[in-house]
Amino acid sequence: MTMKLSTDPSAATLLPIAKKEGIATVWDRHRAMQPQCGFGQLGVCCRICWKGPCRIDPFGDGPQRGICGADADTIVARNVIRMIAAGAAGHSEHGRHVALALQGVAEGRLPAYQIRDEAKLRAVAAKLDICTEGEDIPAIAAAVAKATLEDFQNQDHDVPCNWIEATLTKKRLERLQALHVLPHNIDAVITQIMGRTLVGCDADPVNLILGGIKGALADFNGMCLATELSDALFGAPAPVVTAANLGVIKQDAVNIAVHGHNPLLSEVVCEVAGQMDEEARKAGAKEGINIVGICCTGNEVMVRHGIPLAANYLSQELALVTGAVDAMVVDVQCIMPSVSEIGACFHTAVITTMAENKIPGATHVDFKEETALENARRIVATAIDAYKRRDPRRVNIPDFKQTAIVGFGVESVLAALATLNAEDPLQPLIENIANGNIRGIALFAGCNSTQVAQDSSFVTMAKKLAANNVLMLATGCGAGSFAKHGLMTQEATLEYAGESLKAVLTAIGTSAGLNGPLPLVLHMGSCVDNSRAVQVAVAVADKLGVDLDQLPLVASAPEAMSEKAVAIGTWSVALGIPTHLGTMPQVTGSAKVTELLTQTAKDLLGGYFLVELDPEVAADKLLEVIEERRKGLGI
Ligand code: NFS
Ligand code: SF4
Repeated sequence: MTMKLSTDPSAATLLPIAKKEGIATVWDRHRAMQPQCGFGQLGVCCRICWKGPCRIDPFGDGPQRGICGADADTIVARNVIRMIAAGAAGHSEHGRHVALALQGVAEGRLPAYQIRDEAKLRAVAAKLDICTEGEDIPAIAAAVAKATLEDFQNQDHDVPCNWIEATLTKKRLERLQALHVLPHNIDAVITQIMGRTLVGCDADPVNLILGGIKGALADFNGMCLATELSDALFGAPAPVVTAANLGVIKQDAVNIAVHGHNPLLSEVVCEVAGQMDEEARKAGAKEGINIVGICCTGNEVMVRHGIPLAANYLSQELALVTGAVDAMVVDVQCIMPSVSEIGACFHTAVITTMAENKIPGATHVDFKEETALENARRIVATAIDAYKRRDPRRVNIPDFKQTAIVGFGVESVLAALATLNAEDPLQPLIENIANGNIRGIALFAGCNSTQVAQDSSFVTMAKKLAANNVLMLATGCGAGSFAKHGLMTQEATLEYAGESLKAVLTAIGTSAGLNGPLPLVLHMGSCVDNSRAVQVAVAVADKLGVDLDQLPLVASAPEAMSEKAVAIGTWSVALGIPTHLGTMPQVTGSAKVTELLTQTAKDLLGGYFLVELDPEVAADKLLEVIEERRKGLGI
């Protein structure tokens, strides 16, 4: 097979080294897995009871029903909504964790944490309709935590979750209410999906998919609260210049890679590393401790503190192959189980930290918010120890890194716009969309997948949309791709943006004090921070008096793979956003489910899935969608 595996230049340097060392990577395992199971690809394989597994013959010759009588539509719908439930569970657990930490801070129980952004906490309280007059910060934090935790506890089906209610346009809420898909309780909705998909339960594909949409909206709710409460605890992002790709790993430093998703751990590791720098120098590391990020934990600390990003999902193993990562500290999600084995080929300490996420062969440090400082000290000390065992002859740090200007949360975007119009910061954005200088907005999100040459679809699509004057936002591993490929720079704006987009980005960037344009793609943070993009869109829609499905706004996950991406994509559709997928969703074994998601959804919700594996064609299709939306608005 000659397919290109990755367009990341670091991969070209390190894959031959991995091969020489006999280290298998994700791409080797992908090749070994070929050909992949066609039934699974179509979504028609069912394993939800022990009479099975059953599979439906897509050619119509073999069985058309499972042993219990379920047909392809039922099986496909059940499978995909279980994926949504899993994605929603991941994000919502993350959110619950942060909410409980906020509660702990309010009660003075967690010395490792503070409310670093009081203004954000107040803004969140106001958004949730919590009266803060005369209240001190701990009291406000307690009230916000309580209102948030209600979203996991409310038993009244007719009362929607607090966060979703505070976040969407009125019209959108009404539309979702009419379809009975507004979640009332995140945990309950996830449980309902598991319950209704048991053997011998819901068999109606439409009903199942509506249940899945409700689950996806519970996912959205969980993401909103995770982002906003993390900002209150750790600070809302502000523009910062940093760097991305494996070249951010330093030869003469103790390198600690923070990997996973939840900022509760990585924030404390960053803080403690600063205090233990001297110990690292004493151990011989001339440059002290160097923290680098991987995946969404990397994005969290990147947009808040300018910590450089070493890798997105597919190159996490290559970070270890550099031989210079002394510790990889992981929490939850998107951590390949292979990292412990590869770490063991080197001197690298792979450290797991969460009770529900252990990897055989890794060292486990039981991280608790109550003992966070102590836990982090142990982690950093383990890294320094490992550094002493590093073999300098096996160090290969690729000389690739790109500058990245990151940190564009809602607050920092509005602040930049406010330098043009302090009274009405959204006005310059709306004006430029209306006059066509900006044709539309695209949100790039989601993962890397071995089904696509790493980063290639992101980069190809972004260059084309930029040339056509589309403003681009990015999160997750998509943002990682752009950062690594130099598209989060001012130079990229000058090189790739169409004339009118370039002029707008330059006007905003210059007046915001960046001495030049905004970067070509705005890094909004981790995957849970997709909620930031929705907030901007809701603000624009509210100001125009329209709903989200009327805006020239599209989303794209060109390299999606995780169940979390399935959940995000589905809520994006439910919010009215045309959503592109560049990998094949495992639903095509049911014509009915495919039609529901790609066509019927448009009538019901305004948003729909658009599947296109060719990134050039996908960009063209999104441009068409944007123009269609503009026409609808009469602009
Ligand atoms: Ni999102 Fe982030 Fe990356 Fe995909 Fe995984 S790290 S939460 S799921 S792979 S973008
Ligand atoms: Fe087969 Fe039905 Fe059991 Fe699924 S639930 S494995 S289709 S018998």
